[in-house]
Amino acid sequence: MAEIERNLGEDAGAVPPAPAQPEPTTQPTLADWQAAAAKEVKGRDLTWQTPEGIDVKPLYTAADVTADPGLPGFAPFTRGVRASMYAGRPWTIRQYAGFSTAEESNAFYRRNLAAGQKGLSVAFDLATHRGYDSDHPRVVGDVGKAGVAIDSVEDMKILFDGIPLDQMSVSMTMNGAVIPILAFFIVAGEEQGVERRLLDGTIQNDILKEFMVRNTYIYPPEPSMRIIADIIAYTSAEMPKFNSISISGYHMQEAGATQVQELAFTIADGREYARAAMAAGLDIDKFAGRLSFFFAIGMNFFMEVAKLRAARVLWHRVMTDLGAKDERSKMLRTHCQTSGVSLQEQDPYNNVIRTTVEAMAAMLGGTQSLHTNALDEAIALPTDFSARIARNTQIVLQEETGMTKVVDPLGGSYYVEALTQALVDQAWAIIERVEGEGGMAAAVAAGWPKAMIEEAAAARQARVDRGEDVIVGVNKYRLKDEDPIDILDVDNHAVREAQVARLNRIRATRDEAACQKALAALRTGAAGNDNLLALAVDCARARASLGEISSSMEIAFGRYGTQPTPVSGIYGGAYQDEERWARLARGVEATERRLGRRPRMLVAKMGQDGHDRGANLVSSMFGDLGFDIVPGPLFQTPAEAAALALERQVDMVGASSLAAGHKTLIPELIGHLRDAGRPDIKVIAGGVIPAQDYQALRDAGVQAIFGPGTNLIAAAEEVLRLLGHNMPPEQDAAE
Ligand code: MLC
Ligand code: 5AD
Repeated sequence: MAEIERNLGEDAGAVPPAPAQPEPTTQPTLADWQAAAAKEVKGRDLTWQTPEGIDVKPLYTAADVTADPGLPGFAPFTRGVRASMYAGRPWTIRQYAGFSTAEESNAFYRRNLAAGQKGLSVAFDLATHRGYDSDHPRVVGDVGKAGVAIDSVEDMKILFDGIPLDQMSVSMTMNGAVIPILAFFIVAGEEQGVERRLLDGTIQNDILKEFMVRNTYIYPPEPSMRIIADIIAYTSAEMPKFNSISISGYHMQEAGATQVQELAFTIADGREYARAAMAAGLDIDKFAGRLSFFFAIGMNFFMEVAKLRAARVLWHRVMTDLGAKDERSKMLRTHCQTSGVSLQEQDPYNNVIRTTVEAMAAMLGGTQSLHTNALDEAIALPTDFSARIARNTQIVLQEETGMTKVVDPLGGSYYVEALTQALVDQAWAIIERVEGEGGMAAAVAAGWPKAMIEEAAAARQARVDRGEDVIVGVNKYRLKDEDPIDILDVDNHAVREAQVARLNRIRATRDEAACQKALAALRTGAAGNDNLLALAVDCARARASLGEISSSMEIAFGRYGTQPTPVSGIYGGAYQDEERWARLARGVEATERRLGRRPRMLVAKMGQDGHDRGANLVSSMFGDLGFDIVPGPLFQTPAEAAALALERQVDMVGASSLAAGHKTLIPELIGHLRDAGRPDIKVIAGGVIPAQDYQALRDAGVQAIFGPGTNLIAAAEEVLRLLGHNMPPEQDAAE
């Protein structure tokens, strides 16, 4: 103001003074604003209730800010963990990638690094995740599909060929087979001439969320928690630059969790891991500085910014409670990934816009590292083209916009500060509930966090299907015709052959006695208390394979499996008293009368694909409609799924595929049903299935295909038609 007055004063000689305006006697009050706004919208309530149950008002003022967020780089780190944040060093552009063989993925990494990517992030295939070598009969459809196939240290060395592991930070998303993978990484470094203490990177190593939502576990919860404590012990002693865990909320949001749920369960998971390490005798300040986090960033822009700020406040509180003294132990450092589920198959270039908005939320929330999804996310793994656009989204934000020049530029925004506090409070209430019920491992075993997330997912799907939550190009402004885009297709048979050949070579040339001795020591160690990672490093040096290392521990630990338990009443409840729903329910009743029992559907998950959000949604929706649903266990082979279909006498199998195994697994399932003399059992397919694959599936006998963006109500109509019920057109039914 003083500056303006001075300027006016200096100019006064040249420019005649403006005519005096009548001075307002008082400032408008909040009540004045409310009256003005109410008049504009004719009294309509402008409050927005978010899915987390937070009432977002149309206006925030200083009166809504209850806490001073402090300064960046200082506790509780609301405004960021570093004082200078991106003004000092921008976040790491770390694109998650991996497919096919180690050679192909290595070449992809090198191209990306040359084009401006800064850190690596390895995506492994599902066979590797679940502890199977590429030659295992259970993984025929999965090798090299959703990530890179890694069977031994030889593959790991090829993966990082020409990439010095003392200079490049490497994240590895591995949870189930975390012991062999980390051992391969350590030995690959060793054989590159890089000492362990110089290895820089992160291992995901977060098993609790696997039991909740991601499902790439191998062993039961108890030995799985021991593995985590062993890794924290080993890395905190031997690998001071390595982040021992990436405590992940990402997959919870992908599975349908609200931001509050994601926040609360992730922080509660972190507390559980810290406690497990302390229970193993470790000093909290020796390991806590290398615990890291990972969040999803979806389309609710300000909520996501506030979520990262709230996460830092909550972690500081939890670690202080646990007795940490070093400020670095209480500092929540995180990676973020833009939301995969927010991206769509329909009108896919819209995905570039969505990802840009999400990337901005991640940066304004103060992330340390970021992956931006590619525009073809809803259908396939990225191509060079789509990966380039995704990477450049971050490079443009960093290098063209000036947004990195100021630390926490949204700090002090009334809305963002109020939302941060609301998230802290709401998440804390859930964290306290977890604490009251014995901690996160106990809560996961009891199953309520997963059920809570599935309920939120069903409610979201109903809002989308009803058009209440808008998705441009899907439930609004949908195009009549769309041209398919070029996508990456991995020939998994070729990858499998190459992997099996290398495995055979390794087994033929290694010192078999030394290898068996190392594996025997691991078996003994698993039955006892020795550090599993240290023992696995010996196995890796002796050229033991991933499957051999995993199964050596499985002897002591066993392999874990769960039965899905779909939620009920949420999706159907959203349609209560609606004619569309009643009409479908009548169709189900008519089918029931004709069959003499309720129509029965097996919802099958085949291969190592653990993404069960879609399958659970379908199960709960059709269950609400009156179907008799047989929720198939995860990880079945086509033969097992067919046997279950026959045993339970189903009318239909709905195969859900999200990890690209459909072209191999679904035709095999149909073959087994035919061989058993039951070609009448109808097979439908749903999930991430590119339009390019539709014809091949139809030729194999698939009767209906439901890709991403399917409206479940429309899908149910189609299913009833397939079961022989002639759905009357909607207008007639209403009469
Ligand atoms: C940073 N540094 C600074 C600074 N900013 N120094 C001075 N001034 C500044 N302004 C320093 C840091 O302290 C650190 O050093 C170094 O620079 C690197 O910065 P960082 O901020 O720690 O970044 P980074 O190395 O990238 O580590 C980020 C991380 C880590 C801590 C979050 O855990 C990570 O990279 N995570 C990635 C996880 C990931 O990619 N997951 C993919 C999941 S995909 P020092 O010495 O202090 O360390 C998935 C999908 C699926 O899961 O399959 O389901
Ligand atoms: N390469 C690149 N991105 C991948 N994702 C999963 N696997 C890969 C891969 N091999 C991404 C997708 C998915 C999320 C879990 O990670 O965005 O939604």
